[in-house]
Amino acid sequence: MNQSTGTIPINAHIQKWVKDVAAMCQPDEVFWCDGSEDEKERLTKIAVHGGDLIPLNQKELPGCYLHRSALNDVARTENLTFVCTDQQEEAGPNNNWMAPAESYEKLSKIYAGSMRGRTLYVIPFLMGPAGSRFSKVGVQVTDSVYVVLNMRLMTRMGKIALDHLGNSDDFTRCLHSKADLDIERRFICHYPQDNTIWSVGSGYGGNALLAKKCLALRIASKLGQKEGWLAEHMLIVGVESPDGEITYICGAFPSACGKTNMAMLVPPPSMKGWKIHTIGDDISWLRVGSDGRLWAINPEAGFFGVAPGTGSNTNSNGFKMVKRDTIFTNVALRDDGTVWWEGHDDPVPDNAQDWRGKPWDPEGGYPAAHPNARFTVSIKQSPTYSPEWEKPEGVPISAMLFGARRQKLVPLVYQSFNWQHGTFLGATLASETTAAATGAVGVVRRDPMAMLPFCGYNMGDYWGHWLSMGKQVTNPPKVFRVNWFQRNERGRFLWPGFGENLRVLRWVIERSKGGGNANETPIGYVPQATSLIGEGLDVSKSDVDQLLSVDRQAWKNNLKSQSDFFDTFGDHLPAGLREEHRALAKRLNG
Ligand code: OXD
Ligand code: MN
Repeated sequence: MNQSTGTIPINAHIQKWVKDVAAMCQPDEVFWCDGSEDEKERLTKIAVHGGDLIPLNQKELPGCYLHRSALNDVARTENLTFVCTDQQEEAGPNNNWMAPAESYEKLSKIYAGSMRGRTLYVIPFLMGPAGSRFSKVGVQVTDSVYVVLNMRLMTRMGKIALDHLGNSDDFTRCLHSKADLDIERRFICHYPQDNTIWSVGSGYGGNALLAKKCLALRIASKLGQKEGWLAEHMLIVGVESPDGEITYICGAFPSACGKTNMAMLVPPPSMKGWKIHTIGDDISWLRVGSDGRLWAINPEAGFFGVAPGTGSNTNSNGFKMVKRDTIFTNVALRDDGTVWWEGHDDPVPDNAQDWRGKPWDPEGGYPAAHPNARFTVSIKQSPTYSPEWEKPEGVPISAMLFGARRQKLVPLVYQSFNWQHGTFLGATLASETTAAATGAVGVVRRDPMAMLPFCGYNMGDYWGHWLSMGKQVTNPPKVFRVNWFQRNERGRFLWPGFGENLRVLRWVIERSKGGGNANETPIGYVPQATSLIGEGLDVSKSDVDQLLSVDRQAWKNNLKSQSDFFDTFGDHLPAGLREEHRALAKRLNG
């Protein structure tokens, strides 16, 4: 029998499941987490002692630690991520698929005895506010103390989750083992029909913090289809105008495209009286309210943000937020025990260790921090934290943004004609890839709703679900497409981005209230330049014109790639999207 530490929950379903998992993985000890402060201290000591965390300069960065991952384990591995349903068609062309029996058998062999000499931690966690109809419970088992400490920041962990669950069996079973971190034996498998996730061979956030992408998006998207709600890769932000009115906006952007920055945007000095309220930076769960509007919660409790590029001039709130009680992963370490990354306020350090722990050569032509280096921090540390995050009913959403990274073609912002057209804008989203996933960076790929790596079922059916949600929401949010990343011929960004994006949000808010100037174009409503230009904006009129221009021929050339992509979904493509594609072609050719 394994030795046990901590308080064993009375929920018999959890006890039984943990017993079965322990019999397979063979840990030396089972540690039941309660989420308390004492426990945090104890686990931190264990992590430091075992080399999982390096204490940082506690005077400069109190409560902060550095984690260095294995060299081959620095990003999500989409090619090793599977949705395991009875029929491949249920998973769709957007997912890798394995038959459940085959994958359970394959992974069982890797898990067998994988925790010998290790502790198995049991982490009950709650996604969403306690007592909310939105919220879901998960229980993660892991052999990584780094994962436990991250889950503690990213979720409401311990007693609160057990209290919410009571004696119910309705929780996601999340099994994780680092095993031997061998990429050949790495799998992240989802079993929506069993409400189960099995992940093995990786300690990286998106692969190992199973509450995040695995539960809150892949499993939750399927639950949402069944139960009539949406799980989306969207930030949630409240924008307060000078008259004190707060408008809530959701925004879907692919990984590492600035969601964290936007969620805590700093208004430019020229926009006095505007304020930002942060509800979430990565995931939204949305349900229809009794008022016919869509209401959203952020199921998470922390940020797992990209460190490089975070500095006072890009995200001063984010930069301030990570000065205490933060876990850094794969950033550089300076010899005074503080951290550094590309885009940090401080100058390039002479003496630093790079993310691998090797002396860094600033002239060596390689970065000190890994491009996907991260910080993990509680949402409450954001200077713009909004207590509305705790509201069981969520916040009402007036506008939704679909954004991506495109050097050309896509204007700074445009508005859809209606919900169905908005769904089409989301479904045709394409973006240049980033370092958040392994594979080539900077290649344009279709990433519908920024959910390509995260939709836990056939994306054609998911679009159908979006359209059916549109029928239930009598007062739907207005839907917009945005692109902060257009460049000119010489490769210079045309739009300053960051705080200046608030000018775009101001127009979005005006439009969502039925006002604001716009020109109707074949792709949607585009703002007039006067809506953006004004005091303090350092962008020439000709650049603004280019940012807002619609290149009809280029859009015509794009039609075929859209329909080729749609064709890959066969009969699962909802008629409404085919209709929108035809209507776009007609408007472009008209
Ligand atoms: C993330 C991601 O970590 O999208 O949020 O990769
Ligand atoms: Mn994300």
